[in-house]
Amino acid sequence: MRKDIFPEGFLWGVATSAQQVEGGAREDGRGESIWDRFAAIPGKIADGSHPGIACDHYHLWREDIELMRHLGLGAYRFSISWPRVLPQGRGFANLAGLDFYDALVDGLLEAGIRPFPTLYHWDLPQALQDRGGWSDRDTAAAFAHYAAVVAGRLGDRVKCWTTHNEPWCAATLGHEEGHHAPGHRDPAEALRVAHHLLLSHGWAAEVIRREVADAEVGIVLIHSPVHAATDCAADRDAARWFDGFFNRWYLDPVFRGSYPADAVADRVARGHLAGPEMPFVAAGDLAAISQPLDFLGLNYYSRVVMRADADGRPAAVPPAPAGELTDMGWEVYPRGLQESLLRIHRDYAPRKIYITENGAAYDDPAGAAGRIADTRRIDYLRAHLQAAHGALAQGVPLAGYFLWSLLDNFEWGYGYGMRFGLFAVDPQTRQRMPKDSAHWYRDVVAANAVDEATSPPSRGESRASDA
Ligand code: IFM
Repeated sequence: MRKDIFPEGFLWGVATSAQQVEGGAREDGRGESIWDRFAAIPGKIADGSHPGIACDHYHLWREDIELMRHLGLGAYRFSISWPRVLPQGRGFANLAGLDFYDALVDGLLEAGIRPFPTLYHWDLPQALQDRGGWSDRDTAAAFAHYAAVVAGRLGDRVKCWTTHNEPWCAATLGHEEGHHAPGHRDPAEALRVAHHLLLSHGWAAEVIRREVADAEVGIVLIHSPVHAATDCAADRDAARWFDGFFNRWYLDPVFRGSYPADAVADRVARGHLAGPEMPFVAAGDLAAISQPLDFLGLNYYSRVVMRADADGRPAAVPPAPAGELTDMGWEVYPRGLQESLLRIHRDYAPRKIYITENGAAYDDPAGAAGRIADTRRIDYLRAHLQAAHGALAQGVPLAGYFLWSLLDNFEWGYGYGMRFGLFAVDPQTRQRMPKDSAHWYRDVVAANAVDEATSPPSRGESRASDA
């Protein structure tokens, strides 16, 4: 039987984010976030739900640490709620909010689990949104202040810091497509927002390094390989366009100190920028954004296939047949993880890479005796871990893997209908119930290895070595 053994010291973890699991939205002085406000607007969340209580991690965190200890994890990637720490986004710090993270960090360390916080996972304080949010450059300065407050309090114990999670989603889904808070549909604003997010990353990285001895600082980017539907020039250009829009718009400034010229030209051609100069980019910004990082966090879920439509415009090709999709409608494409890792290593050479998110939404109801047999999730995870191992074998400096997610949680505009967790959460009692994948992941972590499937993988879950 094939067994892929990971290097000694490989870091195994799970990931969550504050807005998706914490709840406690009105407790102990927490301020309102843009997602609290957005979710309260009828029609914005598919199942009409709200993240006000979510998984109640705010109260049940000790129990959640026990779950992680049971899984044998080495690290927990969570995010810090900016409005819990600074209810108005700047100014006075809410000590009760800081106490919560302080206790969480101590609890993790006592359990032998490394805290791996992200400062921003999309929950901007509404007070800052009221003053322009991320389209206002001042929000980047407020973020640096917030970073200083948090790093000052936790930096004696927390050494691995991530500034942002998936700035593409915050900028594009939130300000260009309107599916995420604050729900704007303004491409020009989205570009300004993207720049301010990146700028705030650079400024916060400097602050963390100043506040925390031996800090390791990184940013988390989502990445999908982009394939052309056919080899014709128009389809290949559509793929180039999406790669610039989705991947390189963030990778290039962070690792090369410049925006990708072809993608800038695309934005000018569409009228989203008046010209290539980008007035919101000030002297020194790109140097701050591109300061050397200790690691890159890569979030991988699927690939994108592009073609040119009848008018020559780039269009996404609907993914493969239903049997090969997760509940999110995303194609199961494990070899894309290996491709992403190899591409990032080749083109951008980060010192170290963590897979900071990878996982799948499947709704598997509890069966007899409460067992949740989520075989498709296990197949998905196994195939992706084999792909990650394939990249390691080709020299990618991959240091760890964080599974998304510990718990079924608030999946943004979808509400609670999309279930990514290793543990189901009872909507009434918030009781955690392990799925088969939790037992399976525990075995992977204990063995530091992933085995061949004992049954054939589900359709479409081709092994990375087939690539
Ligand atoms: O739930 C999200 C997470 O907040 C960010 N990355 C993708 C996940 C699944 O959609």
